[in-house]
Amino acid sequence: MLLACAVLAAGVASGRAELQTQDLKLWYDKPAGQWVEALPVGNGRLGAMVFGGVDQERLQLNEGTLWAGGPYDPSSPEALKALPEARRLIFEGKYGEAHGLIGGKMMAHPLQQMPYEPVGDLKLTFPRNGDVADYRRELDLDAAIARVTYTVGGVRFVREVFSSPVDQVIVFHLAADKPGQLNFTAAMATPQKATVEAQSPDTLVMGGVNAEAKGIPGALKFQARVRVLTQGGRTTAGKDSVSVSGADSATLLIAAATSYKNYKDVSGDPEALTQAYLAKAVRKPFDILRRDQVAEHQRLFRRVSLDLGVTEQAKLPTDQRIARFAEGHDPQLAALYFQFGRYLLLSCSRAGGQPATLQGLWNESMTPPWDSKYTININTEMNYWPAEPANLGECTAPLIQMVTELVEPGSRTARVNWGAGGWVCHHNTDLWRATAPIDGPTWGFWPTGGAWLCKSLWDRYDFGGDKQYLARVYPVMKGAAQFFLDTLVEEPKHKWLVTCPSLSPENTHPGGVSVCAGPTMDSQIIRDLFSNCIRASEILGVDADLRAKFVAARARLAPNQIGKAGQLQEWLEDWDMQAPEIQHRHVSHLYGLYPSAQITPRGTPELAAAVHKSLQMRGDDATGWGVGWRINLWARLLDGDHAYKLLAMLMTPPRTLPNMFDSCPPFQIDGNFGGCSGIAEMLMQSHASEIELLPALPKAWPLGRVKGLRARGGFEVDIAWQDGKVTSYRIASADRRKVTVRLSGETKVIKSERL
Ligand code: FUC
Repeated sequence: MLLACAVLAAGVASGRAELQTQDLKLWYDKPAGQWVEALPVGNGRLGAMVFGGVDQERLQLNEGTLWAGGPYDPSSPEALKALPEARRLIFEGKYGEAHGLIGGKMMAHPLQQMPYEPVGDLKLTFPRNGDVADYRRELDLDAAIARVTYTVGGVRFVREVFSSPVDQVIVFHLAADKPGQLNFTAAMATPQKATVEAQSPDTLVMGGVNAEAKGIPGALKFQARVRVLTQGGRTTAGKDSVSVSGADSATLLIAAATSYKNYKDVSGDPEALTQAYLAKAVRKPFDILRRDQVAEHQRLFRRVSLDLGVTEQAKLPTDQRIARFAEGHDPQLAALYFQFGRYLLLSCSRAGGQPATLQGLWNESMTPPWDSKYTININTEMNYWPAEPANLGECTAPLIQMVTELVEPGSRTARVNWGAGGWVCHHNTDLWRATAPIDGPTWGFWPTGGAWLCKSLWDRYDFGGDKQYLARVYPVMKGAAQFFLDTLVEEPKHKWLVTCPSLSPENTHPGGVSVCAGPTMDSQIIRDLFSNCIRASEILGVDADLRAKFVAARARLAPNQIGKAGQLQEWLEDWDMQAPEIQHRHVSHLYGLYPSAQITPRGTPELAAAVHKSLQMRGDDATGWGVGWRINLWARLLDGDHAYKLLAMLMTPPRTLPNMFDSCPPFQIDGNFGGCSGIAEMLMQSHASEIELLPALPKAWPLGRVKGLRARGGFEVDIAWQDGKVTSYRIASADRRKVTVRLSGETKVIKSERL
């Protein structure tokens, strides 16, 4: 470590951004044996997992709109009749009976939502003419290219794969360093109902329909179309394959599309779409396709650099570094993990596509864990935590689009299930924007999911300050808030306004079930929603009367309460010590500290101390995302070493897989994003009307440099440090605004530099 620091110190002085750029690679010395070793590429819509086999290459393909089912209405008309009785039972403490009634009468039909599904595989089979030498497989985060290189029989082979956001195709280039040495057969396979045919000697087409699920018939058509372009050699068609022999190099262009136009309209023409994408892409030579893709990726990716030092372990393949991360001494891997999170967000969430699912864009199964959909009681929100601080705010576009689309079905659910105005979404949604409560009362009867998503809408404004954007999303936020004006009820003891029925996500209380009235998290989320609507209506100069209602209702919400053990109460009652799963993975009631800023160590020290106690009671051990959330919480409590301890848990098996994907278990991408935002929170925080530099720097990172983090108010922040102390910093904004900076316990007001 000392040596590494010396190297870094020299580097910081001479500005080594370039060296770090070259270092931003995941690499391996053998092909992927299993899916969680393969490397992801994606353009927000088209994704591939690249396996890198020498004898057979497998590209497992996804398209963001290929889900099961079709447009459907999961409302339950009998739910509303049961609502008064469910509320009465809960307020009388008859939780088991309430649970039974809700389960019997108030859940969605069907009880589950639709899964996200794969397109299938493109497989290339190569003849083998000798032993393999110098094999290397890598994911170049800076170029967004997966690369495989090896030598067989004295010939050096290079494959490159990327998914272009510019040309909307996956580009797969193969080259050999001697002429006429490239031979392979390309074929496709899929678990979907589909057929594959070679339409001509250079074109493979796979077309089919999506699956039925939970009684909802498949309504989508899809097509994947591959064009094989060669330099030299011959291309011939088999029945369902294309073979290339004696080529110098080859470029495969892969297009895929479905008939999905939006959540109500499936009348698209995937054949016309794939033909159009290919017709455009074939006009560009490979190096131009590559240049355009790299330029578009780097425009966003290169905004942020993080240098925590060069470490000895960089010589090891990435899976070996992951296996050893908890031993310490590899801060560079933490920087790589941070940038991998940014890479993943850029690759799975771009304007025009769907939001990041539980697996981002990458899923090989027809029945993935939790359907690889949008679980909005933590997971989807966590996916977007790094978007603003890690300077990729544009990546929130698909999420904002989805939340906007939830208004219509969510208004129906509000009306039919709750007899209320506004809109509601419970703990999950899917491609079809289903909003009713699913799975069962233990998980699904939670009306605050849509309200939490509205925080992401507000954050986009909070970081960027774009009033036109705010005017566009304010009606969405207002509708979510209206639902609570209509459904909050007075609890009998203190006359506070609370949600009922609801639950503290997935946690059972001492009544033996989870359904209850007024869980702390709900009050916190609704407090944020009302506050953000109040501020938005003031900024936009609209809705004075409605604003007064939000102000009045906010004042009557149940407050954060400190329980007998000194903890922040998870529920209205002081139940925490008796709860059957005191170390539950969810830390829902701590939402007030992070991602919200209702609780801060300096602003509300007693409540922050109660959060600290609750975190200790919960313990560190949790699922991947559970650990990811805890990192952000400890960073907000300004305890960098504890945050780092959790980061080490997150970045080590079993929570990190060989390809650096997070594991819940199994693979679930939220932990990657929670870890990424956690690192940003350790280095810079901006939620308390000031920019705090290195608020939670761990001892493990004595020396480093970060550039381009984004702070609320449209600021960009660069920091360099040594021996744990800031040596220089730069804060910039478009209009050189004044800003309060906190550094080593002191604050000062400075004029920011020009962006
Ligand atoms: C919530 C979590 C689970 C899992 C699922 C997708 O239900 O409690 O751990 O992450 O979402």
